[in-house]
Amino acid sequence: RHDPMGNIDDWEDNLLQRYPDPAETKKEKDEFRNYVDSERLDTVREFYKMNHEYQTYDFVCYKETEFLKFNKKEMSIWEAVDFLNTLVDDSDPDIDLDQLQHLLQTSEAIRADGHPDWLVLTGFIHDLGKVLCLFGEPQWAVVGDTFPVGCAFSGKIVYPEFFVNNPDYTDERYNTKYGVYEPNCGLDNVKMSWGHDEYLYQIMKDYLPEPALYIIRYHSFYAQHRENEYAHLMNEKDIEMFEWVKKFNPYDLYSKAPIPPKVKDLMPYYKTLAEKYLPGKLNF
Ligand code: INS
Repeated sequence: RHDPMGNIDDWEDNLLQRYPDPAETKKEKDEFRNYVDSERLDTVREFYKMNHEYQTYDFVCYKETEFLKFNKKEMSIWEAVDFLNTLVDDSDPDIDLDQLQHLLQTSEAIRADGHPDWLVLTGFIHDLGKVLCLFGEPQWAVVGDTFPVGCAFSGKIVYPEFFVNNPDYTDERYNTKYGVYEPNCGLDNVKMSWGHDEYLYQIMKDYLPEPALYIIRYHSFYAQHRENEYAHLMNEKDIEMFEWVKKFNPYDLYSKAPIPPKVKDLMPYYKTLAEKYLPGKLNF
């Protein structure tokens, strides 16, 4: 099958070359997502302790009813981006730059590789759902890696030991391999831990092509796109679409380098791009 996005290993190498750090801080691929001894470890661990304890099946249902009415605020994506810039993500061991710079680095890396404009836009907006924090949500209900709720938690999710404090861990309805789901029922029928991915997906549903929607909805689902721990819940379409999620990941991850993009020069391009796909204000 024709692969529109080229070889994944080449991408990763290109990205690391494109954002070279000053020699003494050069970051190798395996230094990203360091949950063992990064400088931000205490914050990150504390984040996941709460996230894994409180993200239950019932909690996700509750947040869906609260936020999927989209009656909180009307905003252009620029207002959302502005807010995002006040946020420091507690779950992320790799942050060197602010959120706008991270979005631009992701999208600029995609643009530099000549990919279609909707994919560039996807890179630019993929974390905008973090505006949930603007509505007073705690970080454990907004950021971090996501995972299915309503069935057993995989041991390959970061800090799996914290799940013992989650009430679903000992609840027989939710703690078996399939839990409340049928084999290969499709991820659309699976509830993910609540946060910025699902929220932004629901906002963008009518505006962007399907691969973009998969990327937005599952970019934090490392237990699947990296570890392949939940294939038993996926259908054929999910498996096909996850190729896009996987290919997006290096742009998201390895562009988190400390060299800031020239925000001012880039804005006109992004304004035009956003106008093409995302008209006026959006309902958050
Ligand atoms: C990060 C961050 C990202 C999310 C990642 C997570 O800490 O919150 O937005 O996509 O999965 O590891």
